[in-house]
Amino acid sequence: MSNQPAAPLRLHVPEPTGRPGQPTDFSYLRLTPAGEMPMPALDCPAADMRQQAWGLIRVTDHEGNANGPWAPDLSPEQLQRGLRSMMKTRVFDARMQIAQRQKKVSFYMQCLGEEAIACAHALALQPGDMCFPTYRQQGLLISRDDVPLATMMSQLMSNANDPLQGRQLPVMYSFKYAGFFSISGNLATQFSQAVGWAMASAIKGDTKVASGWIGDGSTAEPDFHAALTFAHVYRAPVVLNVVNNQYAISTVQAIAGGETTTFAARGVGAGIASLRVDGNDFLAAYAASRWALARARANLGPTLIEWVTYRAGAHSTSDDPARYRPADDWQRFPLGDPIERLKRHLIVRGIWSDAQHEAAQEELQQEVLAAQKQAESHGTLLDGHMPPLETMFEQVYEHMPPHLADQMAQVRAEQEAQRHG
Ligand SMILES: Cc1ncc(C[n+]2csc(CCOP(=O)(O)OP(=O)(O)O)c2C)c(N)n1
Ligand SMILES: [Mg+2]
Repeated sequence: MSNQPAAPLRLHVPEPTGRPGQPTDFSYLRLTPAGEMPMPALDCPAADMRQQAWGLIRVTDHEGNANGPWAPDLSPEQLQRGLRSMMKTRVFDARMQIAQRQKKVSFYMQCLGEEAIACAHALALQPGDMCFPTYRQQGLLISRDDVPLATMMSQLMSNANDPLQGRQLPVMYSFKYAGFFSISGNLATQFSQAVGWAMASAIKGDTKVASGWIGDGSTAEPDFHAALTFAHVYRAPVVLNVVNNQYAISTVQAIAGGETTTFAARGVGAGIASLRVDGNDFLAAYAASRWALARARANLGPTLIEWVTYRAGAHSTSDDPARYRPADDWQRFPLGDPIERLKRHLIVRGIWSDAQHEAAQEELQQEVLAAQKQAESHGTLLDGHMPPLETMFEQVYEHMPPHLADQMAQVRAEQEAQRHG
């Protein structure tokens, strides 16, 4: 042992590989060519899934061809429907972003660039399954036929047609009948709730499975790790989706722990089957969702899926990404735009054309606009429209407790005094 003084210790603080004006070096993404990743058997032990957790499951290549064992067997109708769902989600987001700038909505969050994940997952779910989503899975709702766009918009406007009567922040939808659990603003709780719901389904001897959602940044929360332990120990019938869109507001995914390992690898470490998937590849997203949901349904336990994607827009309408990342980042992101990629695939297969795409775009714009008119007929934030005061107190408990009744009476009296004074 030398008596030389040791070099001072220091911590490592991950740095972004791009800055405004300095292009991002995306070589940190661990990419695998389309078609190369094997598909494990449905009952594959988690310990044998290192390859799937460290590499990347991809199907669609740059030319638009589908490759390898994960290429799903979807009909032309299903593929066209998937493309339309993604396009509709993007049109919806763009309109609601404008509505926020017009002060009709107080707040909005887009999923620009991430549409394939929720839209493909929606196609793989079965009636009765329950999703525990975050604010960036509107594609799960927009893909369905039974959730009117005007109702979603009414929630954003907190107007008289809002099923939640203004009790939730805009974007925090809740559609029990559509398998869409009320969105919780407390991130990562989605995972513990999804695992709990899945365990309850198994305890009841039911056949329905759960699907929980969080972002890369949220995996740093304790709930993520607690949920993984419960899911593993009890083999809960759940799919645990981690959407790695490279950012948590202005913080790069490296800060949440993605610099020298993957988020999917966390699953393998916890004994959970894990897949790392190209989230901008609709075909891969559908195939991986189907695999994981089938595994849960066959009582083979949970799957963690890391979806590698890019948050192309701002975090929310309160954010300005030009302050912390290069303006052309999305254009340079190696996994491209999910809509363009599926469009190319359909054109290569001869089941879509540029003309059909343009016509669909126009049709969807009209559909979204008509829904917005309908929603606005019930009032917007701009009208000063608000649900009646009583809705703040009602339907919180089955029977209103005395302290809430007192508060309601007090607020009413204050309003009355203001009116007369
Ligand atoms: C428990 C908790 N901590 C902090 C926040 C504030 N917050 C809202 S969104 C966000 C970033 C989340 O990033 P990520 O999980 O990567 O999801 P993304 O927004 O990228 O989809 C934070 C920190 C919160 N809502 N809940
Ligand atoms: Mg994120």
